[in-house]
Amino acid sequence: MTYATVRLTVAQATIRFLINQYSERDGIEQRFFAGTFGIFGHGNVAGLGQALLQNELDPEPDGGAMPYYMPRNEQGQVNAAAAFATAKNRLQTMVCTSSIGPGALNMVTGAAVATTNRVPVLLLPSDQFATRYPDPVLQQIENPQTLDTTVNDAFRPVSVFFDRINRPEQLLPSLMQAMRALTDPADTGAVTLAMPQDVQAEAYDFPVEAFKKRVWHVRRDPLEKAALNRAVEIIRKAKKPLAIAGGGVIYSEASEELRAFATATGIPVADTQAGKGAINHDSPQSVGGVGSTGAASANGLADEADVVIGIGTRYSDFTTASHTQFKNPDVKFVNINVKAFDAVKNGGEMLVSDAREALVDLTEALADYRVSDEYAERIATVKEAWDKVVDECYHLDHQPLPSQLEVFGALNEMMGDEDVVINAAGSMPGDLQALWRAKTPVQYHVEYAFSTMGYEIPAAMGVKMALPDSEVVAIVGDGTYQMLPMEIATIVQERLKVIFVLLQNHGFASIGGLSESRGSQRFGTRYRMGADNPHNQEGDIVPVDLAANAESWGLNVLRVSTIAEFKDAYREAEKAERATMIYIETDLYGPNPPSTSWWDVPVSEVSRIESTQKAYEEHVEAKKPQRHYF
Ligand SMILES: Cc1ncc(C[n+]2csc(CCOP(=O)(O)OP(=O)(O)O)c2C)c(N)n1
Ligand SMILES: [Mg+2]
Repeated sequence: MTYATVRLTVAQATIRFLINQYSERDGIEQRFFAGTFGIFGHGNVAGLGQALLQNELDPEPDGGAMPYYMPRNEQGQVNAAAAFATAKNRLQTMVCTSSIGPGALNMVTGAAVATTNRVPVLLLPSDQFATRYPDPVLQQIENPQTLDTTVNDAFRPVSVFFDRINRPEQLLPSLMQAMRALTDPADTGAVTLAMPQDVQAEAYDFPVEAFKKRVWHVRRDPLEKAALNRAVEIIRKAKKPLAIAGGGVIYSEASEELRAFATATGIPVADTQAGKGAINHDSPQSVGGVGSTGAASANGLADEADVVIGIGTRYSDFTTASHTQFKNPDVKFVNINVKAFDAVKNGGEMLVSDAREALVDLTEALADYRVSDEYAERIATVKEAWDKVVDECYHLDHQPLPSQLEVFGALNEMMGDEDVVINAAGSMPGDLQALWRAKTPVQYHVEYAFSTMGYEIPAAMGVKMALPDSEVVAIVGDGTYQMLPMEIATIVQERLKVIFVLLQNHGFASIGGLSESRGSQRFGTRYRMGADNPHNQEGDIVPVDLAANAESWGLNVLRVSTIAEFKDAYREAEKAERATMIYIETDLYGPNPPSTSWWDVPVSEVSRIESTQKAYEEHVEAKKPQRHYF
């Protein structure tokens, strides 16, 4: 067998291969990997590091350049990559490389962010020597039970594809499987190729052909005719149908088709955290967020719905209010999803299909269907009522400290349609889910599958890299800030002009409120200290100046106290040429938007504490409507 070969190290071959992979959907083709984030250690400095250097010095033999960026924390780089891929609707992503041991394990949480949110990231953690000569190498965990596990096996449960490249011959088939998973709309998530440090540097005669440009066509699975007919039969009989738009609608770029479906049928559309903006808030059919942190409008309709049409949703417990939201005893589900795993949930009629394809077919097949006038009127009434609540929350004039709801109101009114608001954890996602008026599918970026504290700052970097013309605004809680601030340094280094809004409430508004409602008295949720006892949560504020800290990372920081000042600062931040943080103190104790639903968080069944006993009784009561749907 003779074919042209090229002698490359495994690391060089990996980079050359990745440069030449493209994605295509709807005729739009792009390089699949926009660049590589990497933090070097002995595991990758001379392998993947050398390959990236060689490419930077002379990209031509590789068929192009692989831009390299130097983040500060491995978890941060994966969060940034996941945010980038989300903003690119999964058609493009980043590569992340790390050294072995701690560097590798720092990426595990980020891998789970990508996998739970169903967005592609390629992780190349280095691994201990395949030859095992120097064992135990620095940072190797030794398992006396077997020599063939390493810390990287921790990636298995959080990756959609995992492999370890122990020999050069294994590389290309594995890279092909990696690409298959990354570009598959149903299977995508974190892909991990563990790269033993010796193998990275080992040379091999790779077939030249393997490095030619390859285009991965991202499928739009059509809807099977029989499944369409079954769905139409169910929807036609529906008196009170409700559609739920999940992230799949946005990933599929199906907003226009969703709007057409809703307009033609009159079916109201609620949204999930990942799906907010799939339908513009001012559409007459848009009824707001559904579930635990949803709007009274959507939740009222969800309570009564006889047919729920889930589109691209994975039905998290927040969407179903821990299986208490859909109270109609005869409720039926019709689920459109690229992934059969999601379509089967709640005993749904399974429409395994791309969201856009299914919406077009359904709109056509339901041409003679329209909700009753009575239902249409009810939709308009609940929508109008919730709109008033939102207006009130946006303009509370809460004293003495502003409420974060007013901050969100100010942002919502000032941000442009193509600007992006980012959040992931704390009390903010719930408030945003209830109140944010999303005008476009790009505007709302809330990572609420893994709800990872520390996502927001690196995500701002990833989103700004993906959408350089948008104003990117990350809302950062003080708890989140203290967990992962360091990518600010990368943002400053890369001259990425993003805006941070730091909500300083000296603790966990979210978990504090949750704790109180479940009888645990806000235990361990306030950054407060007593004069004699540093754990006294009723004491003084811990004297840590996060604004000064942010300044020391290189941010332009604007300290404000009132909403009027906040608005001025936002205008200034928009005009600023460098990354800016607006720092504002807000009230730890709310208020929150009126709650219209429930979330299942278990309460201790026996206790010596009266507040816990009372909360347990309430919990037993609240659990009663909980049910499975079949
Ligand atoms: C990495 C991680 N650890 C723990 C949690 C659990 N958790 C959710 S919200 C929260 C507190 C967030 O505090 P902050 O950022 O100040 O937001 P606030 O609750 O004050 O709005 C915690 C600890 C989490 N979501 N992520
Ligand atoms: Mg806080």
